[in-house]
Amino acid sequence: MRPDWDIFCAVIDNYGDIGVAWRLARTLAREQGAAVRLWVDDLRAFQRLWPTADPEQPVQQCAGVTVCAWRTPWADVNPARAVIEAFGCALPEPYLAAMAAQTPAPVWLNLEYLSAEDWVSHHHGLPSPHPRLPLTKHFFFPGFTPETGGVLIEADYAARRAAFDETAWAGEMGLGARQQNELRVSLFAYENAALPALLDAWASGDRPVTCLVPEGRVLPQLAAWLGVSGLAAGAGHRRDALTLRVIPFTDQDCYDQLLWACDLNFVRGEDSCVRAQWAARPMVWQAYPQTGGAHWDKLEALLACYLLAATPDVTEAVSGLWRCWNGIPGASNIARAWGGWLTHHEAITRHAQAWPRTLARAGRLSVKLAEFVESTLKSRVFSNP
Ligand code: TRH
Repeated sequence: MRPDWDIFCAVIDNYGDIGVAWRLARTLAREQGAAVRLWVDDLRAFQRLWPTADPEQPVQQCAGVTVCAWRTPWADVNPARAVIEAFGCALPEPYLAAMAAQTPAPVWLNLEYLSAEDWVSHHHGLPSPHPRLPLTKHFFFPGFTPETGGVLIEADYAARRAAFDETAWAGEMGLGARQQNELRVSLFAYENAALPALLDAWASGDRPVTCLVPEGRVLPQLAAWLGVSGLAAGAGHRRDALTLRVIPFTDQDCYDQLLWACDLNFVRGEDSCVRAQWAARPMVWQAYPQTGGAHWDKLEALLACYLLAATPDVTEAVSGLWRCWNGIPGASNIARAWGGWLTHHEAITRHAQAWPRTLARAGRLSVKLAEFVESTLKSRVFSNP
């Protein structure tokens, strides 16, 4: 049978590419009843997000999606009706030739990285004809306005959140009851020059801070700050007002629970940034570092978008902390930025609670993709009866 969707994902580093591709694949399969094949070149990275996956299996069923190992040389398959090349990962040549041999040809989309920059809405949907084959690729840009491809979110998200029992979750995590004034913080981050000073500020502050750190790239820096030789899931350390707990890297649904349970979430890259926004809790975003500081433009664009309706106090406190965390030249020192953030914590929380209503106006990426595919196929049938 010809699948509805083929999604191709090459894992560059980290979990963003596979995180987005996997979330999209299972949303299309579950909500639209679509037959989805997900081609992944690194099944070990996929296994971190879906622990029951077997990285040795060439083909396996996971949450209603057919997950296939993307291997070279390519074994011929019948292309799907819609083909997504995630983040310009370049489709195998024999697969492109098979696409070109179909009538009508599949709808071919390059799913781009998410950005709040203005140019995104002008580039969303633009066509790019293949230089040799009778195929046209369209650029599909996720984004924060209705003119873009929107953002990923599942139809049952609100119901899952409403059913979440924070007390039971805290018990399972071994956290127990909250102390008076305690701040719970999750920390998902790249290596960060500002981290030691932020940890110092938390440790020497008046409020107890419990920082939950999923296993990952930031652990060596944390271990150095603590003066211990290494850290792994299960480790717990206390320094004055700061309690640090290293927790396992979980699947995506469990990661949502962590975001819901914390008063402040440090997130990075793309997918965790969007999840923290839907979680409606205060957040600090670390943009994926790019050479020449190109990520600072992305940071400023998201700040402008996220804070458009915020009060001046909230704007100053949030942008001050985000800029320090991202090492923007000229940003103030992080201890001062943290103090400013804490002063306006309640107003920042109200802002974060209101934000998902604005975010929802951008539309749902999975729905917009499906609509684009259907309208493109329809127009091809009419022009080629
Ligand atoms: O891992 P990342 O840094 O990914 C990055 C970015 O996407 C970046 O834009 C891209 O260029 C680069 O990869 C190649 O951050 P991101 O995007 O938040 O992806 C992390 C995924 O991991 C996301 O789907 C959430 C998920 N996750 C879990 O499922 N469990 C966990 O415990 C944690 C901490 C994350």
